[in-house]
Amino acid sequence: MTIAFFDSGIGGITVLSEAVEQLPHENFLYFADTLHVPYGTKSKDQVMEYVLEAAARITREEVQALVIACNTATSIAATELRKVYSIPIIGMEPAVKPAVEMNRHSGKRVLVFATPLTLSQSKYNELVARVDDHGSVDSLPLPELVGYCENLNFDRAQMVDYFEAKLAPFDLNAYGTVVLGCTHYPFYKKILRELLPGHIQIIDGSRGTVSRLRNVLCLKDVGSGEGQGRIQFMCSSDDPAYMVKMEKAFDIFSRLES
Ligand code: DGN
Repeated sequence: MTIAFFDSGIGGITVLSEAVEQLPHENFLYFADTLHVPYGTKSKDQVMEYVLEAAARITREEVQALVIACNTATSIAATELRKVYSIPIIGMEPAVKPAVEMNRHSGKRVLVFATPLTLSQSKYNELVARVDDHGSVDSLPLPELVGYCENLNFDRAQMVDYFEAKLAPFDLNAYGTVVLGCTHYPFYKKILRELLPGHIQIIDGSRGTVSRLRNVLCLKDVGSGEGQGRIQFMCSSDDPAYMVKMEKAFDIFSRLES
């Protein structure tokens, strides 16, 4: 079986990495839409068109499921993709629900980081309205972070300055959980861990998405699967340098997580 993962760029590698950990024997195809990255600052109609184009290209390969490893693309196009394709389509969702649950009794607030497009969509606002019954969720768009990540910019000093400026308006003691609602952001989890007060938990949607994938494909046990554990990288611009970048990003993220 081959499971496809898709993002505008290297962000979805953070989800792929979780999938490889849970399903080391499956084969994976990772596709980055390098012709159109980033999605988070584009219009809804543009992103819909890009995602449909990318999915058409991906499904020319023999894939048995498609994970939209991008919160932005999921909020715009997951419903449409499910109408067009009969293979399972698994999307991302900012982990707002578990975050609200975690803080239910502490009185602490939840801060969601995501792209401007994700945060402006009705899908996100309906999610918050559904799970946050006491108005405890705030959000912070971090549009520049996708660009830093795409340039493999992990310069500590620069990132510390960036996050400090973004977080300056917030009283961090009031927060119990930060949700990383964009798949590029976990590349900066370590730096955020150093910057945020120790009581704040940082969560993302990768584990939940991979659990859903396993359920949908009836791969109940961690470690199950029948492939050879291959990962193939592809991108819409067919740029050999970007293929190398994706492999490098996968290594960087695996080291960060270990
Ligand atoms: N990684 C994408 C997400 O999870 O929303 C955002 C990437 C982008 O194109 N801005």
